[in-house]
Amino acid sequence: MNLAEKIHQTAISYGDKPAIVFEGISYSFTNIDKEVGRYASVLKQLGIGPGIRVAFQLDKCMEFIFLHLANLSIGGITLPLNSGYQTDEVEYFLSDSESSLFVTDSKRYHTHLPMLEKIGVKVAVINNETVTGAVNLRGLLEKVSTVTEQHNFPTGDDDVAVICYTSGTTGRSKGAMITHRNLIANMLDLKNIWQWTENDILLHILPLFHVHGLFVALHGSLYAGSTVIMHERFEPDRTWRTMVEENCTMMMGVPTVYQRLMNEWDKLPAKPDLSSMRVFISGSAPLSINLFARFEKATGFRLLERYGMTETGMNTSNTYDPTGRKPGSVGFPLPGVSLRVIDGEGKDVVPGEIGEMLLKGDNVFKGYWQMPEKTKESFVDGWFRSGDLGYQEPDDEMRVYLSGRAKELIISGGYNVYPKEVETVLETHAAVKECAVVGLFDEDFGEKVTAAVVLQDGFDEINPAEIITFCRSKLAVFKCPKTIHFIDELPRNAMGKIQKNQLVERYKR
Ligand code: MCA
Ligand code: AMP
Repeated sequence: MNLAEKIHQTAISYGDKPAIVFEGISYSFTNIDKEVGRYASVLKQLGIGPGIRVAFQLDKCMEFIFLHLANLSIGGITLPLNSGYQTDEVEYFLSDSESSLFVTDSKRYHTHLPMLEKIGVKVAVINNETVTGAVNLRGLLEKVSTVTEQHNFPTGDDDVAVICYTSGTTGRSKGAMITHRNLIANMLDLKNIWQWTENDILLHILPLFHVHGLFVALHGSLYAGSTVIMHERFEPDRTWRTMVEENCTMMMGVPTVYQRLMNEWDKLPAKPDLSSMRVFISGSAPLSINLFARFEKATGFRLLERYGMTETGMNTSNTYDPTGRKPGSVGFPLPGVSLRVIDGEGKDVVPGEIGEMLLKGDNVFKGYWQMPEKTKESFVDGWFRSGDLGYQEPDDEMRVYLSGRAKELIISGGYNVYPKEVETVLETHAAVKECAVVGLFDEDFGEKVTAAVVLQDGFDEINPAEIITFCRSKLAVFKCPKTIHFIDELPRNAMGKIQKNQLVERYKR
């Protein structure tokens, strides 16, 4: 089975029903299905077929959705890239994945041009502009307006559908190979446990280039035959208004989104009538007990928290029954997911004790793209090592709690930041002798990227803002330090290892 085939089948059942209303423009299931056929035809003309990687770096738009589903329908592999990635980051993803086609807009094309010429990838731009050196996608689409690609879905269940890059604690980013089986299994599980139906109207405010916005929210809705009300970007006031005006029933967000919705709530002169809503889902980062309580007190809704990873899709979820949602807990393994907790020696812990969580099921990815060693290290006896620490409560049906991370990772507003990647960039600045990057508590983003920097001799006058600007030219903004502290020397233990916990203690408010 192919994910796009599942969605094609839903399109046949729901025909003229609105599937996506993007910034006020409505696309029925049939419209989308036809567009997917046209885009598939164009992609085929451009040489795309089974196993070929196509990378997209686009703002949130309908073209992203058409391209992605079209690509899957002909067996291609989608590489969704964060719209904020800078040229150096994009270069690595395109080269490492050996992508045959890079689809972007003309502005990004010009920004990345020297790099794109260097690596020699074929580029297509989506806005209707003639750009030297790039294919005009819209021009090609116009020529296939009547003849559409017949869907043939040339894939097996275990063929790769999407490669999502996840940064590494050491070294290079790894491309997680996610198969059609992974996507479909997880989608079916979520449909069942969240009682998702064609009567739902989902408010979609997340980016499309990550698991949360693309797989969970978009694939899930299209498959259930529901309607998606899609906003190009998240704006708290508009989110509350749209929820009421469009009679939305579901919404998904990261904790930062709910935090901002609450801040907005306090300012609203008249509170919105949320009687059409049935569930607000939170994930991608820890939801604090305070925010859970604040949201319930204000709206009457108990946020439904679930836990996932790029490599596994969704693993656990709180119950659909609101009384079974416990603040601080990520709920129970999904029906198709098995979970174990192991100690440092690889033995299962006594229930209730903290250890590393291992995962197994049809949701678990196939491995890291062209990194057999890393893939091997990530599995023990067929179980995937999540790198997350947690425990199961024996007195509450083995309910799962996350309690920390074995991996060094900062989650800022739902985006993952690996300190090592930021440190590597910082160290290329002439003024930086050495540095350490940590995450500090932040009410808005959950964690805030913060750097401690030891300066090279002779750079005492440098302004931290200059170093931040330098980082922004090399890294997506969300990875860049929000604050830089200059320090005479980094705290180290007897082995010479940097004591990051001491830095956190020192700089926390
Ligand atoms: C924006 N900025 C950020 C972030 N977002 N800085 C740090 N962390 C961030 N997450 C920067 C902006 O570039 C801007 O920089 C400044 O902060 C203020 O931006 P603002 O306008 O307030 O932000 P925004 O554009 O409104 O975005 C906030 C957001 C967004 C809506 C919370 O970050 C977001 O959509 N996050 C969701 C990410 C997501 O979908 N994660 C799922 C990953 P300047 O100084 O230049 O103005 S999937 C996953 O994790 C797993 C599988 C799972 O379980 O789901
Ligand atoms: P990513 O690599 O973007 O897929 O991020 C996955 C990581 O996000 C997980 O390994 C967890 O550390 C974290 N995460 C996802 N959902 C939650 C949650 N509900 N609570 C705490 N952490 C979460």
